[in-house]
Amino acid sequence: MAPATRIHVFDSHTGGEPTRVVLEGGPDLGAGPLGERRAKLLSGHAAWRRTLVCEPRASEVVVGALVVPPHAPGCDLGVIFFNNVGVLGMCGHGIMGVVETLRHVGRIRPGRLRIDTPVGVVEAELLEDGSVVVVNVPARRCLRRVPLQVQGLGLVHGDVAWGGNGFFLVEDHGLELRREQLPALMTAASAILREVERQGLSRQAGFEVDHVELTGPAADPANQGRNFVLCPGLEWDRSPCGTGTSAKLACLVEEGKLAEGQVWRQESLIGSVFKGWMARREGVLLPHIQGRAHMTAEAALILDPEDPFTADFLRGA
Ligand code: PYC
Repeated sequence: MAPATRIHVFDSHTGGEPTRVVLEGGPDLGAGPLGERRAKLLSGHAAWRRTLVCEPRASEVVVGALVVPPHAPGCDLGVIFFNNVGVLGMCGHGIMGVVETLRHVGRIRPGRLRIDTPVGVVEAELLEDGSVVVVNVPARRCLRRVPLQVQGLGLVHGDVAWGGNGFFLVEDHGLELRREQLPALMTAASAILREVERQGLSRQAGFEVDHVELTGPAADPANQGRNFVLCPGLEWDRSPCGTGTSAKLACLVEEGKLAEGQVWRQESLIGSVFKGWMARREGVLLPHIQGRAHMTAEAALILDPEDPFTADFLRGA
């Protein structure tokens, strides 16, 4: 009998959104720029990705984080994020999960890390209270108030913005951002995503617009806004979404509704909060997102060669 393969994983959640970190033993992606290695992870390792983040060893909402040696100068590590259907550019809640994992295994103490990602270098600072401030790649709004006729919703308008992933942000969706409304929110956001694709907004933006962010008023008066984010694999983000909050900050700044350094507290559908603000680094305005991850498990995934549903993985599809 051939021996089973084992993959060691570290699980955490950030404001309810899970991250599964692989520190060692991922596929060999070579040593090039992270964008090239992400393309290899996308094209050559679909079964490995699904094995890590889908049933029966996880659930489709899990975001995977493969830690790799960095390519960009001056970085401490590199990370490539992936989900149930593909790969991500950046992931704010995921960076917090990676930092908490590194703290958990004793590799880091409070302080700053420079992290190479497929969309650029980000910084993460682990604070003494266990929270993490992510200094993201530059965020920007590309298209403003794009009208879309959406099945079941009618006419809505959305901004196309980049926050490390591409977002279509809609405020006039007419829905309440409450947990009890989840089925209606899923239906609406999925219909918007289909229309975004049909209208070719990714082509116009110059990046993949594959996340929909429904925005609205906060439930808690201590916060400034609430969101519901639908990810490309049709899973919703339990956290306020770090890259989505970055995209929102860029829109607010462009509208003149948020000043540099002013804090925006963003709630998720489950009420978890990220603190966000825009501040300059070497003259460049960058989104800063603060939140906290908590470890949930440390485990070895077992890939039995006689398991008919592990066979794909063992062939390295
Ligand atoms: O926190 O940036 C984020 C994120 C992206 C997808 C899920 N979470």
